[in-house]
This record gives sequence, C-alpha cells and structure tokens, in this order.
Amino acid sequence: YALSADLRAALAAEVLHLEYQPIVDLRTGAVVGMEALARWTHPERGPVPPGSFVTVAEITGLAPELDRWVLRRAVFEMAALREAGAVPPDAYVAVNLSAASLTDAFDFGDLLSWTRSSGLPPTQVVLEITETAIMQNADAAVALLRRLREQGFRVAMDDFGTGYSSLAYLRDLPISALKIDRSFVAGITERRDALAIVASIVELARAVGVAVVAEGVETPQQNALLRRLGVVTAQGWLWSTAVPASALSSGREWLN
Ligand code: G
Ligand code: G
Ligand code: MN
Ligand code: NA
Repeated sequence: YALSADLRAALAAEVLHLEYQPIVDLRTGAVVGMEALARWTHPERGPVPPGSFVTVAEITGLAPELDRWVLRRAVFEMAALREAGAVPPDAYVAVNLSAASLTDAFDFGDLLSWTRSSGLPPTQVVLEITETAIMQNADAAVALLRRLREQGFRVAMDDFGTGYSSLAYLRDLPISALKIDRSFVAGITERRDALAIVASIVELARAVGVAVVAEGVETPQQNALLRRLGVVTAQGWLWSTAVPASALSSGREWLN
C-alpha cells in the first residue's frame, strides 16, 4: 500500500481538505447541520475516491489518525463558518468515525480542547458511527461514546438498517439520531418494502426518542413522501452535494 505512506504524509502536510453537505429541516429549508467529508487530491494520481483512501486507512491502521485530523479540521472550520454567519449559530458539524477510532486507544481528550479553543459547543459536534463499527469492539465503543456524551458531544447511527443491527444498541448507547441509509430512501417511491422499512425506522426512532435524518434524498417525490412519513431532517443532492467551506462563506439558499 504505497497509498498508505502517501496518506500519512498528506495528513502531516495538511494536504487533505473537507467538503460539507448541508443537513436541512424539510419544513423550512433551514440548515440544521453539515456533514464533513474528507477529500484527497494526490499529487500524481489526482482525486482519490474517499471510499478508497478510507479503506486503505482502515486496513493499514491509519484510520484513527485520519479521523483525528478530520475532527480537528471540522471543528475549527465549522467555528469559523458560524462566526462568519455562513451557517446558523446552532448548526452542528457531523464527522464520520471508523471502527478503530472507537477503541480506548483513541485519544478524544483533544476534541474537548479543540471545541474550547474554537468556541464551537460540544453539543454541536455529532460523531457518526455505523452499527458495524460498534460491533467490532462493542464494550469499548459503548464506554467511549458514553464518556463523550457526558461531555456534551452527540452520536448519530450512520447507514442505519444496513449493518448487523442490534436493537440493544438503541438502549445501551447514548444515540441522538438515526441516519436512514440512502439505499432505503432511493426505493421509497417505487418499492413497498423500502417504504415499509423507512416507515418503521421512523416509528422506532419516535418510540425511543431519537431524531431521524434521511440520507441521499435526490427527488422532490422522495422529499414529499418522507415528509408525509414524519421525517423532519434530511440531506442529499436535492439540496446540495458536499461543497468546500469556501463555497459556503458567501451564504447560499438551500430551500428547493
Ligand atoms: O462522499 P463520500 O464519497 O464522501 O464518502 C464515501 C464514504 O467515505 C462514506 O461512507 C463516508 O462515510 C466515508 N468518509 C468520508 N469522510 C470520512 C472520514 O473523514 N472518516 C471516515 N472514517 N470515513 C469517511
Ligand atoms: O456513509 P455516509 O452516509 O457517511 O456517506 C455519505 C456519502 O453519501 C458520500 O459519499 C456522499 O457524497 C454521498 N451522498 C450524499 N448525498 C447523496 C445523494 O443524494 N445521492 C447519492 N447517491 N449519494 C449521496
Ligand atoms: Mn455519514
Ligand atoms: Na450514511
């Protein structure tokens, strides 16, 4: 994995950057949060798809370092966007974490110091984790996420419904939102089973008192159907792809 050595160097040299995809309130179009997504343009290979370099990072043990870099960058950039009035003052930033970042070995002590020095409240930092990532070391993950939650950070379950789900996680973990995987959203206007799955995730979330975010919304028809099912927040190309922070500072109209 030559790519792994290059990624390590790129992290040290701050060569990666982040793009942000807005998460909107379907009723008003207001931005409630931003998902930060890592981007890497390799000097010789050009843009490397995130799926590739995240996988390389996971295989070669670099994932905690990548996630740590993304967290720090996301916290300071979000604080600056907020300061500039480019996002609402209460909007959150959501960061994806790999399984290896959920063990005790990962030092989250700095996260608190970054939020303190940036001025971004910990309640406006959402850690996105998948069911599969939790499963890889469930005890350590539950302990870590509880500690983070005590400091105010929030946790969202990403790609919900696609991994090995254990409903016990909904009981044992301090989760504030379920993100409905875009494969379900993609099917809701055509497939009864996808519609039924989304409807039951919404019911489940309501019953256990957590929020729901629909992912991958691309059409007005999906949007309308999600609203009828009671979904309040969503993200997807219907509103915006992920864009660099510089494209946000000018202020944008998100409501379709
Ligand atoms: O737009 P997109 O192609 O960015 O993302 C592809 C995949 O890479 C998604 O599953 C996303 O969660 C993941 N990903 C993007 N950025 C990061 C990151 O900073 N850390 C981790 N662990 N995963 C990321
Ligand atoms: O796994 P996670 O949900 O973190 O991945 C986010 C991924 O979803 C990114 O690759 C992002 O580019 C992609 N994405 C965001 N909005 C849409 C959308 O509306 N349609 C599709 N097909 N992909 C999307
Ligand atoms: Mn995500
Ligand atoms: Na997802």
